[in-house]
Amino acid sequence: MIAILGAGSLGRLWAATLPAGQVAFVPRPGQMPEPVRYQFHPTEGEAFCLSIPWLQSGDAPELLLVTTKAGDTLEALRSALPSIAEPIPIVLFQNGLGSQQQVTQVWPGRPVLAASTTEAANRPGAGGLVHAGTGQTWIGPLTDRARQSFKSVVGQLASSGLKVLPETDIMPRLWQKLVINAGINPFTALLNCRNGELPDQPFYRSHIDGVCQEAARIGAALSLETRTGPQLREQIEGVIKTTAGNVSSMLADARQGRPTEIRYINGWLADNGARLGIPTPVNQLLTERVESLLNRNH
Ligand code: NAD
Ligand code: KPL
Repeated sequence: MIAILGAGSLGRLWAATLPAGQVAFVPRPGQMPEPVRYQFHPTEGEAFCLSIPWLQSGDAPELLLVTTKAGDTLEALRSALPSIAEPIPIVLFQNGLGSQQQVTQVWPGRPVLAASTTEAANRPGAGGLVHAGTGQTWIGPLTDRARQSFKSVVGQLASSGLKVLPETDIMPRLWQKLVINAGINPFTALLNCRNGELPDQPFYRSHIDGVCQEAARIGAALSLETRTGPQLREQIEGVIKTTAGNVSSMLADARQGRPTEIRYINGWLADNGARLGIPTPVNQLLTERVESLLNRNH
């Protein structure tokens, strides 16, 4: 059985696509809820209804997928891990960087893996889950103990029918996704616009080069990046074109008054810039402004 911690959009996508009867969601402490029922809308074909049980005491999952938001991950794992056996591989699906390192610092002896996925799922209403776009999921080890198991984890997740690939060195893939998110997500949240509207926005045009130059310097200092700022901008603008109609995940969170993942994206760049002595005024500005959106809404 595969246990999934985080019964949100991405968790429900895996639950819907992995073989029926082999998944269960991990409850919060003290939670004794009904099974999670929802209507799944695949990218192709008819929608269908699902009922996913919660993990029961005595269940012995062979794999744990963690699909909480980055800021919730540590706390969620602190509650869940006492009932998950030490050798069970843990796959972290969080966007950005920082939450993965928090987990490996607290549990260095566990087999911890990270996933970088371009699958897209959202919940337009409480009872539905839309698989909004197919992509690829790269899985790679973060701790030494995960090195032996990561190819079999890829095999288990590939039984979903989603495209799942092994990646020995996962950090560069997490980094590349972070750069794309850093150049799109905060601007969409601050300007309240879809991805495709960004290139016409004066605020985006006056700050995107700063985001990219700062990211290029930090990535180079960490041996994660060889591209220049203008090359990063070109890649970001390619993604803006292919996702033009998207409401970014950060804008969706901001619109709903939910905490965003800014701390793990532009905030991670700003923190690492401070640590490395690389100035990051633009990433700092974007982090502060996105954080103040939440404060303003509460
Ligand atoms: P989401 O908010 O829809 O789901 C997160 C779920 O975690 C929620 O149901 C929440 O109740 C649950 N949760 C929070 N704290 C918990 C706890 N202590 N115990 C148990 N459950 C807890 O978010 P999402 O869109 O599914 O994204 C999850 C992660 O995956 C994020 O880091 C996101 O950036 C990344 N991601 C999402 C997508 C996508 O298409 N949705 C794609 C790529 C990456
Ligand atoms: O990953 C995304 C997100 O919204 O978080 C992008 C690539 C920006 C697509 O919307």
